[in-house]
Amino acid sequence: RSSSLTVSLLDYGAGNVRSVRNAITACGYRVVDVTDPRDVTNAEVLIFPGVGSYHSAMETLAARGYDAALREYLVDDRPYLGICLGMQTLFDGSDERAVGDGESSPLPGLGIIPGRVVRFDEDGGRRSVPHIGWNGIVSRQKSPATRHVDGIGGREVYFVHSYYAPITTENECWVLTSTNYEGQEYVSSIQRGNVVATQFHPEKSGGVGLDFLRGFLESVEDGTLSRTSSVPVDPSAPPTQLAKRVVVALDVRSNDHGDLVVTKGDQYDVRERDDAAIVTGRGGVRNLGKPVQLATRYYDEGADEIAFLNITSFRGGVVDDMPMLQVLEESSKSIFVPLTVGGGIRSYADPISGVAYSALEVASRYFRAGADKVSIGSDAVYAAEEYVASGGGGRRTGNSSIETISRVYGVQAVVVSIDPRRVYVTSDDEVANAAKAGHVVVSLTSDDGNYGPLGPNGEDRCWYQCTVKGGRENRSICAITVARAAESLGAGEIMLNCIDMDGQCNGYDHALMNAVSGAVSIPVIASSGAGNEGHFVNVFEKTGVRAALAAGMFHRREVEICSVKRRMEERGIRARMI
Ligand code: 1PR
Repeated sequence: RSSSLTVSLLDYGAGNVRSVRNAITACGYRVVDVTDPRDVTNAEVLIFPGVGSYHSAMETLAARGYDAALREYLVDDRPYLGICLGMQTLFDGSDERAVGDGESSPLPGLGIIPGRVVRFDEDGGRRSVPHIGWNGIVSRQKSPATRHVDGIGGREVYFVHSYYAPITTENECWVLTSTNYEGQEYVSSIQRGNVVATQFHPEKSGGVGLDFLRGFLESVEDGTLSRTSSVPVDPSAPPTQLAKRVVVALDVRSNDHGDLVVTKGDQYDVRERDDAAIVTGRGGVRNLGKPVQLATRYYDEGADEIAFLNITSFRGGVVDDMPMLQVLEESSKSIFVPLTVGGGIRSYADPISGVAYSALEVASRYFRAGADKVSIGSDAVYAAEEYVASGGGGRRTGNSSIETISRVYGVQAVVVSIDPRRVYVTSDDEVANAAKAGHVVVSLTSDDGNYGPLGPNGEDRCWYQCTVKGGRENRSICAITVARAAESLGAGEIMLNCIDMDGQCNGYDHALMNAVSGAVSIPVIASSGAGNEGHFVNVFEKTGVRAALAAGMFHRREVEICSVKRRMEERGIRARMI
């Protein structure tokens, strides 16, 4: 379909709005960018995808003179869709502070909807903050034009936020849907007349999100959006639940002919061990397919998130790594769930031109190309070492890649990827030495015996040594220490690999997953070792992880994503069914 309606997109340059643009295009509508306050005033329909922090959103709106035009547009009840911060800024204000800046005064919002936006309470670890993943929505008001909502009641949509708008008697007349996060009910979307806004990301909520967006734009086009009716809503709807995420990782590298292929390590060794390798000693790089095709297939099959890991990026710079940027630009045209990219996210100087690039500049290229999150591996270990060396009390230098990127794009845009290997400790003085060096020794057995496997000689204790450069270099710091430092520096999630389990199809390392998810309040993504549906069920039932990632078993088509999710549902674990 191609429509005459033109959508004006208010992009203030701090976030990844490429995916919003792609989603509007996928719905058959034309998009133009707002570059001047008059473009707001003259818009047929305005979409404001607020990404990053409340602070940067409100500051930039004021700096560019958009806030007055936007307030007037909203008071005039013109067709509007706000997304995430694009909803939060409609309220009176927010308690959000810039990362690491506790003293700034709370920021005023546009003041269209009564109430303040506040931070989720971690509730003693019961609630990981930010709220990241797929949760349901419950209709609170109906109108014939809410076809953008009717079609998705009871389905999951994608949230990623640390702050929420509580429902109050003053603002409940605005509330279109509510959502429940571990006992906290809050506003997940609003509508009054032509003004609609969502806390969730329709552009990242797969087909359900596209249906919402298309329904909204069609209602604008046929003028039915603002009609309201008093059709009652079922107030006894059960509280929604955050689903556990199934993530697919595509380890990407250039093969010996320079093409970008999806490969998969066996304990991080990606070279084929076939007879050719025996003869030449160097097998070809395992080639499991083309990145964009494979990623699009996984999206169609119901992957909740896709992570591209550029595993040879530690060798050179990634700023001009055009193939990886092109993979993102291509993928974000047809994939409407969150895309994470990792590998080479760090500051670096180009060896030829000598031009220096900050980690923020490197990350910004990936965000502009369509990434929603960047994953930082080696550089996060170095940042953690510095953080601990600064007396561990956490003197923030403010310069680490984690801090500089999360300050601009928000903590939810920064994932820290940890590549630990087990170091077994058998005697008590080995335990004492490890502890003296600050390494947390973990027991591999637990009272209900559900922890990861014992060592090859029955060892029942180990510490997890972090590595850099894709497992090629050991560092004297443990995974729990790096995870805690990463959280303090502003990471929003931990992707937790394990070299011993990687590619073995023996299941995840539960001892590691429990040790880290018990040490931080940000969500942990289990990684390394999955080989069948049961491994996903086990790691969700027996550890505190919020997501589980696999690579090899999906690339080799041994297990389908939908059969993993069916098994999860059979065991009462909430999964997003497409
Ligand atoms: O250090 O910031 O440049 O980031 C490098 C990134 O690339 C890190 O996230 C690191 O984990 C990853 N990486 C580097 N070398 C390898 C390798 O395999 N040679 N990938 C590599 C490690 C992690 C997952 C893996 C899961 C699931 N792989 O992508 O696929 O462990 O595997 P499985 O389900 O098949 O067991 P930087």
